[in-house]
Amino acid sequence: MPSRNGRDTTREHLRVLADSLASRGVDVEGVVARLKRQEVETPSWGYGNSGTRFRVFGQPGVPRDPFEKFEDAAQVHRFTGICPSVAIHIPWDKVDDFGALQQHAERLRLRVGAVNPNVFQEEDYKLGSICSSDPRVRRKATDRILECIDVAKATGSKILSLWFADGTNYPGQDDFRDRKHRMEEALLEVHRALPSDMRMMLEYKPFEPAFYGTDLYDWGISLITCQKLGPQAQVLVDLGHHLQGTNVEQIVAILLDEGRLGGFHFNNRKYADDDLIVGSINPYELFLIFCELVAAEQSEDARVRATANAVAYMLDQSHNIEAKIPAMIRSVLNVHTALAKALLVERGALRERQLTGDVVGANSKLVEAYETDVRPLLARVREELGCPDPVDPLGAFLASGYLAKIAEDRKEGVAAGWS
Ligand code: PSV
Ligand code: MN
Repeated sequence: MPSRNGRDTTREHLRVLADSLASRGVDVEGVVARLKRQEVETPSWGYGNSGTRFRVFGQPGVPRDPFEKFEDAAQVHRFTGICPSVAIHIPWDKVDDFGALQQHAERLRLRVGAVNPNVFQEEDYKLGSICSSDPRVRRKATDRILECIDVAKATGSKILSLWFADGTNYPGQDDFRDRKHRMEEALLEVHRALPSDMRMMLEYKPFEPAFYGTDLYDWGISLITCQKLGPQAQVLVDLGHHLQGTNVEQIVAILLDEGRLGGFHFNNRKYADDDLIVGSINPYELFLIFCELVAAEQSEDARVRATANAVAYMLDQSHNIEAKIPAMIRSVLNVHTALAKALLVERGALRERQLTGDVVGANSKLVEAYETDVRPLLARVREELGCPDPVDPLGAFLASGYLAKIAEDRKEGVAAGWS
């Protein structure tokens, strides 16, 4: 528990902040309610060992199976209050009885989130999966994806999340248009197999592991593919999957406007797909992305509002040298902070300044919100969500003894992960 004084000081700060926000016309209770509604899904693979292509550095206490991954995820939910679901990856998280995994999740007050098929880690996929020139390989990859729809049905998941390592490494290696047609054919079969209450999300990435031409290389090709597939297909934006300088918030705005923004894989990058803690390198970009989302939630266009309200917020980070659960907690706190700041933008004043060509004035409205210290607001939110220490969730987790306990309890056996 935080000291009484710590909480009292935060309450005092909150009173001052609430007064100042109210004087700016901000609906403080509405902001708190929105922050309480936010959910951030954590990825099962973020709890296992991972690394670069040079080395996987193992950590003590790493889960040995999907059940233990959910136990770690439950800690993140307990201390942050907003992470009730966990994405799974098949076959990494394959279990004999998915019903048992779902029940385990429920006992931990969690649920199974997006199901991610792995069609990139077998010898057969050397030249691609659903874009391979070999029909046998395409069939195998498509069947793996269809199997994931069954996993989703068995676990109550409503999202199939797709990322393909398909592409070519050299000019002339394969035909671009043939590969595009193979992708469309396979994904149409997948789309047809979706239950009506399930969505499929299509991720893009310009580089790695195909260094010449990736089949789904940017948001444009993901978008036109989704438009061809049907209404249950949407684009997934992974923040690590852009070239230097890309204006990600603009992509977000356009996909929202087209009704095709399905969700996010949050992480942060400096150079490539670095999988760093979200908000650790460029928190301002994260804030600007949330500004677009909040604007869409408040849009006059009902379709844009519906799209924004259904966005799936997921983390996709593999922690290589940082402690996994603390890194996840820090990431979630950073997401919540970015949203809180975005909710404080004075939209009316911003609009007015945009329409009168007041460039600096409009920009100032964003800067003022970004510079607001939202910690007291988030502490109130976490208090209302019942978190053990609303003021310092990460400190409280570190003091809880959980890391020492799993290091001891999980000494035997093989840690989950890449090696
Ligand atoms: C590989 O780049 C990747 O990080 C993609 O972003 C996927 O979403 C993730 O792995 C899980 O397959
Ligand atoms: Mn991703």
